[in-house]
Amino acid sequence: QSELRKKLLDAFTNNEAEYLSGQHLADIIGCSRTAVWKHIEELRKDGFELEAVRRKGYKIIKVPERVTADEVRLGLSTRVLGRDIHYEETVDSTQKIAHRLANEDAPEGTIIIAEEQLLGRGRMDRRWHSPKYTGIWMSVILRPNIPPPKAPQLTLITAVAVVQAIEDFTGLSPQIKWPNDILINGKKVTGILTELQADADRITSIIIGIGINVNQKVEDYPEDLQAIATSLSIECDKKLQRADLIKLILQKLEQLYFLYLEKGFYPIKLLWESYAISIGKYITARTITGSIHGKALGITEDGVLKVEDDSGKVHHIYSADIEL
Ligand code: BT5
Repeated sequence: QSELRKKLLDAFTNNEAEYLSGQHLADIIGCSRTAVWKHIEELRKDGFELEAVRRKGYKIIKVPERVTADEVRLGLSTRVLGRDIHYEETVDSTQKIAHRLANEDAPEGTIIIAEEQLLGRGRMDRRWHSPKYTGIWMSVILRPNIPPPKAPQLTLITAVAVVQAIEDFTGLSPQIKWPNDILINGKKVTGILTELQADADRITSIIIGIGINVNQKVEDYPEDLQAIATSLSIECDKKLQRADLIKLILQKLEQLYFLYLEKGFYPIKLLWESYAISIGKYITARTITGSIHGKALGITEDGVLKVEDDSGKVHHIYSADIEL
């Protein structure tokens, strides 16, 4: 496979301006024309853009855009976040790698970025669709000195950071749906997954997974996601540079994280509420123990959602899926 790929790319490299016919490629590589066609399709899937002209053949017009660690490092003005960058082409899940690195004493601020996740995960073992070269699939290792019950605050801090970064980067106005969704025009553009490593009463690391749909087109989503998911590119109608957005997110996240360590959650809470979609609205919160319907009042100092049901009783929701 990779040997054939290499031959195919070599053939194009040696024939820069010209079109290469399927038959010619088949001869060079030593396979059938059908096999050539299959490999051309594989190249397309991997982000190459090829022009196909009848009777002439194929020409590569664009090679895939990758986000290299150097690109992220260049001009990154953070002190801690992104100090160590691990960049991978294909992984199961960046969370899995982050957990391993955190166990191996990776410093705070270590980040893991992948071009593609085969088993990207959401909460409660749900899947996160993470196709190649289109999104930002990233995990960040933090080591705050806070008790474990406060860990969900990090999800909210991250949501604010990502919203601010997207706003600055695209001019779009995303909104946050408690606890971990970022929506644009009602569709999900970002999911956040916060996981913990802790001793009995002390957090050893918090691993924040951030998945941002950047350059997907509608048809890149499986059918079940087309109705509920969107990408920045779909919303602002242009292709975006992922490395620049990663930098911006790391900068915003670091600012808010330092603010949080210094001043506590309150300033974050105010910012979070200013971006929240559900506050003041009637919602249904589906928890593992049942559903609660009522008015979302806001969040507590700890980031817990308060919902007032019709009898006037206020429920504290620690973990749920929210329907608007
Ligand atoms: C989340 O879970 O939203 C957290 C997603 C975190 C993904 C990042 S990527 C980097 C890091 N490494 C990982 O393996 N994960 C993290 P949850 O709230 O459970 O939402 C999951 C649901 O969102 C799925 O059940 C789908 O309905 C939907 N979904 C899946 N992929 C999507 C996508 N690309 N865009 C929008 N919605 C998606």
